[in-house]
Amino acid sequence: SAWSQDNVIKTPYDKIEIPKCTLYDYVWQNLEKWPEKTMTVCADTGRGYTYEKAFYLSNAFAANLRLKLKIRDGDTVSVMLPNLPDYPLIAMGIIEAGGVISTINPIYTSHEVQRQLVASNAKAVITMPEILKVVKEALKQANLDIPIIVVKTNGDATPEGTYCFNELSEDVHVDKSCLKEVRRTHNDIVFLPYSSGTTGMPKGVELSHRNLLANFEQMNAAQIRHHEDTSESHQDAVMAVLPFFHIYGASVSMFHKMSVGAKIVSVTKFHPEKFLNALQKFKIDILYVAPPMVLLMAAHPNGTSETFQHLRSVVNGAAPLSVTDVQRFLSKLKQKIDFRQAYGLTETSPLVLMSPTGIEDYQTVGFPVSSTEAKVVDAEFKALGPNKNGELLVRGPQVMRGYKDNPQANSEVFTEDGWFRTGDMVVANEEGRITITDRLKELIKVKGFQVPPAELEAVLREHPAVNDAAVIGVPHHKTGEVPKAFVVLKPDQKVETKDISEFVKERVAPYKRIEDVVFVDTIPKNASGKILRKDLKAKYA
Ligand code: AYL
Repeated sequence: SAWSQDNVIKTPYDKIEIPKCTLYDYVWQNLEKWPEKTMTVCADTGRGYTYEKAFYLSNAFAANLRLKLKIRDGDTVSVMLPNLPDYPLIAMGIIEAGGVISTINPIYTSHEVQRQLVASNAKAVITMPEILKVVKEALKQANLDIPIIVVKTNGDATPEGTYCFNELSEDVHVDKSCLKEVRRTHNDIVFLPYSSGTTGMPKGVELSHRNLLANFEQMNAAQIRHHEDTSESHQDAVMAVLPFFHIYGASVSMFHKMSVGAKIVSVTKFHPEKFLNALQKFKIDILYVAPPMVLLMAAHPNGTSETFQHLRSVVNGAAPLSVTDVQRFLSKLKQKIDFRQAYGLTETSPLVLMSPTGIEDYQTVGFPVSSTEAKVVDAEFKALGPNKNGELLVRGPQVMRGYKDNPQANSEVFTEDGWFRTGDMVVANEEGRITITDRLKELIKVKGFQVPPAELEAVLREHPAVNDAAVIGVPHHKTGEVPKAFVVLKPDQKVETKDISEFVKERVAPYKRIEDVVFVDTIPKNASGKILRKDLKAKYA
């Protein structure tokens, strides 16, 4: 049975071995099998790299990171870029140099960027001329003086006071012997994305080489790819439309896909018609999506059986899926494809649950992946049996070491016996198949992206007329959820709700904006001052 005597749900997937090497060695281990295959190509411009070229460029870049930028083992290097075809080799260069990659959303405001640069203790930041202004403003606000590297996608001059990625990576004369000094082992941190977890502000998620490698082996065991990588006649083409700054894009469509020799078709700026055209043009056979893209494929008139003709496998993750959307999308196709659900979190590298292939029940998110245990618990952490609603706890080699410099958050998110709290409410059936029923944690998800209410509440409280504020998520047919704010004004303030939304708009990325602001007299709170979001939801959502 899938259930043990103490109500732990076991995996039905094959056992895995976790290689004891680094992410760097893992990704390049098969390089000689496919040096001339395309590693990345830009869906818009066709610009890209073969595996061999990417390897050599990232190698020179790594040496220069050490020699010119003085990056040392364990130093954080921030990357604030859209999905450029250069992104994967930039990431590999940072790893080879012994650095830790911390990814930043390229549409963040300086307000958001400076906080992450400071919290992650960044030693350098990589960006592009188009958003250099935001980075410079953030460094100024944070009073930080670290080198900036820019990636140029055209022939423009390198902006003054910055290093040029193209020069650093195309430097054929660089002395690579400095790379022999790098000492990184598979238990060291290599990736530091940001997540708010169950409560509060965004926190640095410390993922080790081992966490990520475990997850790649777990993906392989769950048959997330179908063709043999070594096949001469076929190379899997994956569309990297989900952003590389988020764990989904980084782990699943970037690092894992390089390790299996796939072609990564990168989408720099999302555009519905271009996206649909590119599916056909680049013969995309594996597609990773979040729910709004399933809706788009289902509803857009340009999404036809021709545009989708090459698809063999579509995986959905990041937010609750509408079964109607899936059925509408699938009914457009002539061929039978493998549509699967994946569930996970930034804190779990990300994959923890995956529906098996050939499944037609799109509501469930499936079973624990290899080497992963799950349990459903009540409010006292007592493990519940089948068909009972409770919080999902997981344990496995892909679970983060912890949040950076945050023992308080770590003690909240791990139980005493080392189980990780997902903050999601679930039900598991007798077979151990899990369905998400609700979100216990305060996190809001807009188009699958994290919108931490605590972050918006902090912005609201910065407004001179605001005394107190609370933010919750309310359902939205296109984006899943949108934030809604409750604001208590200071006495005798003459502001309107639109002044408040304007104030927020200037400080946060577009998907975090609050259109819906309500003035209230008080914010419901419990005795210890915690906002009673459930009460607000019951009353207003
Ligand atoms: P974060 N269905 C419903 N909700 C989901 C799902 C899903 N399939 N997947 C993730 N979530 C929600 O850190 C859930 O509330 O990572 C979870 O706690 O941005 C939260 O999103 C975590 O949000 C992959 C590739 C999973 C990607 C992902 C999504 C990672 C999102 C597995 O293989």
